[in-house]
Amino acid sequence: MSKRKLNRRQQWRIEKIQAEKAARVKKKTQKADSELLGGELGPEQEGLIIAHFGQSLEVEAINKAPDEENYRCFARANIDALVTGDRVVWRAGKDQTGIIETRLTRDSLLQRPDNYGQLKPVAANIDRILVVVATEPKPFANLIDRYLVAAETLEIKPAILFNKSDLINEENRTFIESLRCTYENLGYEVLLTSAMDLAQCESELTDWLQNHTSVFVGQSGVGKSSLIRSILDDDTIRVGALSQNTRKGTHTTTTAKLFHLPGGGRLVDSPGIREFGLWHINENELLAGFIEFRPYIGYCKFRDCKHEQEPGCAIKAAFEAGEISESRMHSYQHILATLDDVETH
Ligand SMILES: Nc1nc2c(ncn2[C@@H]2O[C@H](COP(=O)(O)OP(=O)(O)OP(=O)(O)O)[C@@H](O)[C@H]2O)c(=O)[nH]1
Ligand SMILES: [Mg+2]
Ligand SMILES: [Zn+2]
Repeated sequence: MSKRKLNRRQQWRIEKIQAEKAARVKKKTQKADSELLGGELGPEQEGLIIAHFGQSLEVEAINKAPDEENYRCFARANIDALVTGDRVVWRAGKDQTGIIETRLTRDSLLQRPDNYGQLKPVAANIDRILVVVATEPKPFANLIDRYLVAAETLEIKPAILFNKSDLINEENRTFIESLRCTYENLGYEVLLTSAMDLAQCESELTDWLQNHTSVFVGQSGVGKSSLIRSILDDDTIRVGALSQNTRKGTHTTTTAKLFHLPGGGRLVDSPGIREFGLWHINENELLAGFIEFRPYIGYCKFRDCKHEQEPGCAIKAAFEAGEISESRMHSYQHILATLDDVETH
């Protein structure tokens, strides 16, 4: 686990870089604005952010004609960070460009920390989180639990996809099965999938995705893009082989992108995470994010119980009685230890 406490100088540098970036964006927006105004801006209309590329955003018109292409838009400087899945009001300019005027209210926002521990939005208005793990790269219960805690904190329904099920063999079967049991026993939706042979899991998977906005998250290389590529039968979606040396993913997807399901519903592909990172939550949220802990919360002898060695700890008692699994207890303690590092931004 890397701990990234920024010293004051680093913090100052980051703030300076961000201020310069904001100034550049503002200048660029004003330029784009005046260029567009040189032509004529169309009427205000609603749109959906499909992807974010540097300073420009891909916007789909809400009532778009079947063959209408998306627009490359800049946001007005007074709008805070926009993200894939955001609903916006925008105006079209010339040559498939446009200006985003306002962001509409969000129902939800999934965020995660970047390499500096700063929170970055991943996707907005999602109502399902698909945590993708695979036989390789090797899954970490701890990472699955972080995503589950994030989903529980946002009150968004998660599912866990065990992808690359075609690669299950005598060596990895026991480990994968035990991981799968842990989450099934907790009542989570668990699906075995293979992007190479979707037919096996297709109906279950599409039932789950239909009419929802689902974000696919997980380590690089687990097959998030491959699954979406197979589901949509769209071979323009980029996928990347694992590194020969490390058998880890190579960070092929670099920006979150939204796709439409033909029968209704939306899928958001997201870039694989580089490391575990820190989720910006407090101790109480962490505790409640472990759903099987909930019945015991508030029953410890000491109000400020850390659930470590304290006498009369209800969580420890539940663990000793076998109501909480070792893997989950370990994850909880592990994540708790990293919360001390969290700085609020
Ligand atoms: N055998 C097998 N290989 C798969 C499966 N799904 C994906 N792969 C392979 O795994 C590699 C990584 O797939 P991607 O879809 O690029 O993974 P990703 O999760 O999108 O990775 P990032 O974009 O880097 O986060 C590719 O070589 C895929 O062909 C699967 O179900 N079975
Ligand atoms: Mg990808
Ligand atoms: Zn306790």
